[in-house]
Amino acid sequence: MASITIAAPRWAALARNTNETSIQLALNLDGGDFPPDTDERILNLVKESSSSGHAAQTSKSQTILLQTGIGFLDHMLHALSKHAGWSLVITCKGDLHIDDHHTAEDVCIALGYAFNQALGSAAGIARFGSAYAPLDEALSRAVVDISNRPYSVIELGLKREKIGDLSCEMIPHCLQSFAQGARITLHVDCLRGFNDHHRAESAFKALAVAIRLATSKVVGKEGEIPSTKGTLSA
Ligand SMILES: [Mn+2]
Repeated sequence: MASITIAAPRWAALARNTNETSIQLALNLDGGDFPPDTDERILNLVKESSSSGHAAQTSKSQTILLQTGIGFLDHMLHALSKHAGWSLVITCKGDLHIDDHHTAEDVCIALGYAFNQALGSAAGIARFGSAYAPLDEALSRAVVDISNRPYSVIELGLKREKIGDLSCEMIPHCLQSFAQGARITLHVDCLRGFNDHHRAESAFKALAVAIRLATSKVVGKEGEIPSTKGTLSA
């Protein structure tokens, strides 16, 4: 008799509340639906938002809605989730009257936590992923190791003070915060480009494709931990 294995969903929902930010988040690494414990308020928000809304998109395979209060951060997380193949909803009410720092950092830490939770064990996945992504004249490279060794080197060479309402100094900080939360090793370099919007967006797109590859399941390696040590949790 043929056996059918139904893969466990790779998803997570969480809330993260501090005196600086209040975040609700749901993630599915394979697109599709959100977990049953997703907060009803964000599910209702997804229902209400039209597919043409700001940093919101619903397709056959993915549901994406970003409302962090920082438009350019929403734009970057939209690119990341779209090209990684995720369904992702994030809402954040942060202390933007101070500046963008806590909101941008905490959203990316929370996304990293959710990614780590959703992935669970690294059994059966590729573990390494790397990708280049261009955006017109800009070109970025991202290299990911789902290592349980949080470390990042981010060189984006941004020159402007801010893009929209996001400080350029926060863009590498966001990627670093994501790597810390996700417990992955991450190297992202923008290799060329004149326009800082292009440079940043190409970096997030390269990260998206690298993550999609690193988290992809390898046929024939189901249940195997991709490490010579035999473990990625110690
Ligand atoms: Mn910080």
